[in-house]
Amino acid sequence: MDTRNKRLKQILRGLEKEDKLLICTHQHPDGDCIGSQLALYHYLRSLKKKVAMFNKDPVPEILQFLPGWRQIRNTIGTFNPSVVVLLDSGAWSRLGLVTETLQMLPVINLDHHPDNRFKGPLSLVDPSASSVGELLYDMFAVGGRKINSKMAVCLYAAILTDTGSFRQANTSAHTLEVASKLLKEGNLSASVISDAVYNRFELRQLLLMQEMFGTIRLEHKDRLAWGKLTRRMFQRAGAQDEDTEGLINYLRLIKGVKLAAIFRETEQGLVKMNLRSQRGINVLPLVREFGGGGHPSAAGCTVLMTMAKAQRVLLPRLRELVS
Ligand SMILES: [Mn+2]
Repeated sequence: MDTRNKRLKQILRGLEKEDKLLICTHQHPDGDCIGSQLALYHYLRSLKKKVAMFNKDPVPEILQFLPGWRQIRNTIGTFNPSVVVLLDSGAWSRLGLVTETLQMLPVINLDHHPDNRFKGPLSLVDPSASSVGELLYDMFAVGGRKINSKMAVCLYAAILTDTGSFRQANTSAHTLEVASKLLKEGNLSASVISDAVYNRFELRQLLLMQEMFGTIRLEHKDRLAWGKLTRRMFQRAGAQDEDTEGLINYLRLIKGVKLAAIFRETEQGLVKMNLRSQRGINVLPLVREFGGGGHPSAAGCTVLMTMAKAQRVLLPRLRELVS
């Protein structure tokens, strides 16, 4: 058995021998966070373990159909875990809010972000996996554990969202195999899940798109596309920060675009730059320079600058990446 599968087995055993587990994911959790967290929760609950789930920020609306989502808390309260399971989170700081007592506990870590900092026998970081959902599926599979339909829908949603509906560069033949097995084993309908996740825009989100679309600029033979969102635009659309989810992907739909960026004023008055790039353009070094993180082709950073300053500082760097 290769080392990856060995490690997955080790992690599965590590999870199964604990009896009080806290599962955490990063702040502003995405579909991979929530789907993976819930799938593991359902599995461990089926073994009659005490399990709590913690995320600093709420479950995004588009995921509020996954079984068990209401059990996810934004406090740890009096729960006193024997181990912390970190999913999709490369460092304690990614959790957004964490106590020292928590950091003293043993950690089980599963991630696919190359910048994950956790090490040890109960840690697996596999950047070739599309998502933590895919890793969890493999973990259950190498251990010969059965996937029930609750686990299956959560894992499928994790993979679906983290691959942009199986369209992004992280979608491998194995990813599609796993998705296919999940549909079969969980007796799921792909279209019902896609409908639940995607076909549910609020008008305010479309109005916010309209605002952002009006700002799009193409540069460098259309290789760079960027747009912005100011607080004024949020106000006009009646939208919130979470309504920007997935918005950047529209810029990548433009023919020829290799790098897409959105500059967004946050509620706190900072500027967040989100980037999506085609394979071959690694945006991680740039965002890391400004305290951000993510994947080579999907990353972001938040800077303490005005919108004008952020554009002045960051746009030349984006132009460099596509020239
Ligand atoms: Mn992920």
